[in-house]
Amino acid sequence: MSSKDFISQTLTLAKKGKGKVAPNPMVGCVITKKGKIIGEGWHKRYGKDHAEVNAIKDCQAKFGKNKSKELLKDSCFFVNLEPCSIKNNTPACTDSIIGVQAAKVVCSIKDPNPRINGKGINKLRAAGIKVEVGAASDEAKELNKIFIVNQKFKRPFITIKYAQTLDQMIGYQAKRGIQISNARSKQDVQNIRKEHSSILIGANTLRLDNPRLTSRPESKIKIQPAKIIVGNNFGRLIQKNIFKNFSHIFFVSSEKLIVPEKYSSKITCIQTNKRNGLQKLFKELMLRGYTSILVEGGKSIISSFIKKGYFDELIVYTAPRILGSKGLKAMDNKADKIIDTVTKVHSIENFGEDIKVTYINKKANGI
Ligand code: AOF
Ligand code: ZN
Repeated sequence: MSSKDFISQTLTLAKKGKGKVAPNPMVGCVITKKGKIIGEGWHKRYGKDHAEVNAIKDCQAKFGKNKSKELLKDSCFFVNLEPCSIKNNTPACTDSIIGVQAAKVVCSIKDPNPRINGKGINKLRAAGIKVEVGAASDEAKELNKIFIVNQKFKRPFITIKYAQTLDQMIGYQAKRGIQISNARSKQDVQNIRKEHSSILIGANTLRLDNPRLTSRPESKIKIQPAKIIVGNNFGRLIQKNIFKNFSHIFFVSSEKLIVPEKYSSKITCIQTNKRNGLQKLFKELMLRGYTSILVEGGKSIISSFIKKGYFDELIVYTAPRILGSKGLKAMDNKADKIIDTVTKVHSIENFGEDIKVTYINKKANGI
């Protein structure tokens, strides 16, 4: 096995922590000696041992106390993230690596956590350990894209998603509820919902469409994503389907809302003026461990997120239909122009006759 294989094995191990480690990153570690693996580990659960420590423990369990000590001396650690240099819930990994007298560390990317961000690498180098950074960095960034945005921008990772016709319409101006994308695209949307810890819509959609806003199949989803409704004029709340199955609901509004009493512990009302609404929401979500938002709003919500630079990915499903002059565009002209200059295409997929394009925002903003 080569260095490339070892670093790709760290990514495979890291993925075992998916869904269990947030808001921490997914991290895997492989320790080698003379080209052979002597220990493997990954971060298994939030608050528990880090990948490097688990890999050292794995080596000790496999080879016993004395032999592992000998093997770990002058070994090489492969990790998909810079080893941490801080004591938080767990001790600093740099101390553990220095402690076993490793010779070299190969890591994919710097830790974006401002408390670490290069300090781990410096600490290792100062202790005489050789450090290489950058192996499989694209894959490592993609794997921990939510963690990176959380740390860098102090806000949740934001994906905007909508379905449009060939003439860029998301529906009719006067009529609600028309179906644009096909069943396969809709199934894909369910997969995207599962990847996000919250879903956001506008008050108009709540009032007029009364959606459930759940991840499906509901019987198989243990924790539903939080539901976020932004705007004014929500209609009669008590009759809304969003209360039928939910873990938490956030209302962001300048109105004072009266929420059904029996749900009050699972509902957060963020009263805002127009300027600070989203920032207050982002802070509240991060505090409660909701690290990502899927924006499923209509024209005004989509446009405002784009104009503020509050999105990291944009997913557009295009179906081969034309709605013409009675149609409603996905965004206003200003947002349309911004999209063209700030995004780059990440991937293109086909779902029957529909096309899904995923864009990345090169100029995303923090709060
Ligand atoms: C590593 N290896 O496996 C992980 C790292 O609260 P703690 O002690 O778990 O520390 C969390 C921070 O440590 C987190 O924000 C990130 O910067 C880093 N995560 N680092 O060396 C790991 N999970
Ligand atoms: Zn660590």
